[in-house]
Amino acid sequence: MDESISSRIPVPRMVSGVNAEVARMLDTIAELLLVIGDNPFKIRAYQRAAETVRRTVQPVAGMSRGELVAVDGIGKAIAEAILSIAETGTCNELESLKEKIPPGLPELLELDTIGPKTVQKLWSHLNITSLTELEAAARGRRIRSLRGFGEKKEEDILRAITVYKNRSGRMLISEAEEIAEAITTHLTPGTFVIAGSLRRGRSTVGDIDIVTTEPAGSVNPHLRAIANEMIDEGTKKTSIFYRGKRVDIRFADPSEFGATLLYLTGSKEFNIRLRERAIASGMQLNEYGLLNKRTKEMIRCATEEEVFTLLGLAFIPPELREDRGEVRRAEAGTLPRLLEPSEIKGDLHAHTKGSDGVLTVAELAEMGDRLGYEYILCSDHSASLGVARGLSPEAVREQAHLIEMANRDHTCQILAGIEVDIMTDGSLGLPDEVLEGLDCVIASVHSSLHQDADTITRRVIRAMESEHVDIIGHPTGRLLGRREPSVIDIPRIIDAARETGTALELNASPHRLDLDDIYLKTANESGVQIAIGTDAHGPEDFASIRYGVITARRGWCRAGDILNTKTLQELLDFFR
Ligand code: DGT
Ligand code: CA
Ligand code: CA
Ligand code: ZN
Repeated sequence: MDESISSRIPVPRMVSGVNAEVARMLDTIAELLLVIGDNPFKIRAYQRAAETVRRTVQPVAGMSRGELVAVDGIGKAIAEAILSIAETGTCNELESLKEKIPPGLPELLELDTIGPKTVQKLWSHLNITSLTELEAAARGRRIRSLRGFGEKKEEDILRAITVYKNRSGRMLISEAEEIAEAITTHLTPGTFVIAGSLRRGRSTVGDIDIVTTEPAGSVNPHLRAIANEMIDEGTKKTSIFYRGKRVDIRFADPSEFGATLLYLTGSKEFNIRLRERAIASGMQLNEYGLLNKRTKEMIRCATEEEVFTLLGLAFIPPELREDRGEVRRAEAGTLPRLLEPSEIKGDLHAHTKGSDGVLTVAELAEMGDRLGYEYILCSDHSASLGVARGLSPEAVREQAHLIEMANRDHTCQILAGIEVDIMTDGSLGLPDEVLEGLDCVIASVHSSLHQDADTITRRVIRAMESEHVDIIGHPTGRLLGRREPSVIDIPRIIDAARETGTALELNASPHRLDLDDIYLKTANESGVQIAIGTDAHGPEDFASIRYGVITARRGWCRAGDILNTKTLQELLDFFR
């Protein structure tokens, strides 16, 4: 998990991707012109120019006035606008539109199912100028009165608002990565590190924090160009809303980069503990470095390592910075050696066409070869479940045959498994004779998640007591942002797992990340083995293994705590 900045000296920006930025701005201008009901020809000209810029290979920001006008689809006025955008990050047309349009109105364009024409009508006929007003109007059934709108449109609007608001809550780690990626394409490679909860690998992320050594003056125009809204623009720090999410960008001098990164990575509780530790050794820690309180000497720190060394601590990986005893352990030099991505030898939860996945068994093996895996556990649903298509006892036998054939042609071996339902009474969804013949059985709760704590806990413990069950899948059943975890008593489950030799799953889907870091720490301290599975239903899901690794690291897991670090033979021995 290495992400230290490779170069501390800002190099000239590469202008790739900037055409997309300019195009987006021209599109915005076209949309806002539509909102005020401007001349259709002018609107069309901006739309065409946006299309042209998007398809142009050469960066338009580097072109002269003459070169721009020579491009088919770019007229004189728009050439001026592009020159201005390239230079200042905005243009007269956009600025004057911003003056004419209420500040809360452009946000409505972010809603699904709402285009500029709708926004224009809502504004002119109902005097709606913000999201709050739109919601009130829809709830007050005032929108259906508009010509051409009706009840259905009103419902669509309410639904779109709900979706948009959920989007504005905490992000999934996968969403946060996407946004961070989109923002950092506008920064020079090697000059920035993502900080905050995303760097610590939290399962959900409130806002995105980035530290860069690039000067504010060269970054801010780019941010202005892509932001939905500038919250705050400065030379030390700029904050924007981007696709409805907040992004904080901190500018740091290279000589102080390490101290600033440390501060902005947090957590807040960890920072407080570290400051205490500094004070105890006669120093004061801040965002720039360490101040020796006696000599009044300020030691700027370019790297995080320098700060830790000066404080007499071993380097603490970001995932551990939660004030859960890591500072004490760093002082004693007894931090755990955390699981590394390269130590993962396979994926322990995948679905195929046999249930609700899209790959065939052979394609699963193909995937495993491509990923350099030793094994993938094929774990389709059992048929007992009414919800998803699942395997009947006969289908399990047929699949065993497919697996045998795939294994002959591939290096990666497919383990014959199943994700069997734990029924409401703790019995299993398939008969023992079927489970007996499999390499590995995952047992999961997929129904009646609302049982009381004692009932659901005993239900899962009963499943663990079956000699065929090897792994308990997604133990709490949570769906991040959508479904609360069940009230299952995880400490009791951990005890039972130890007693029965059952592994607990760390489901690596960014929607689940279940068990979470807190429980993982307790589990591995009790000597319970953890199985990381992506629960892949399609080819793109296998990449989620990295969320599993980072969550395991947050749970203080070492390679030895994780089943996926075992060789194929060791794994089969464990399941037996
Ligand atoms: P989030 O965004 O809610 O997922 O969580 P964080 O940890 O990214 O929190 P955020 O974005 O509010 O702040 C980023 C980092 O800045 C945080 O991890 C530590 C530091 N920080 C923020 N506020 C404070 C504070 O009041 N005191 C200290 N010591 N550090 C703070
Ligand atoms: Ca944050
Ligand atoms: Ca922040
Ligand atoms: Zn499942």
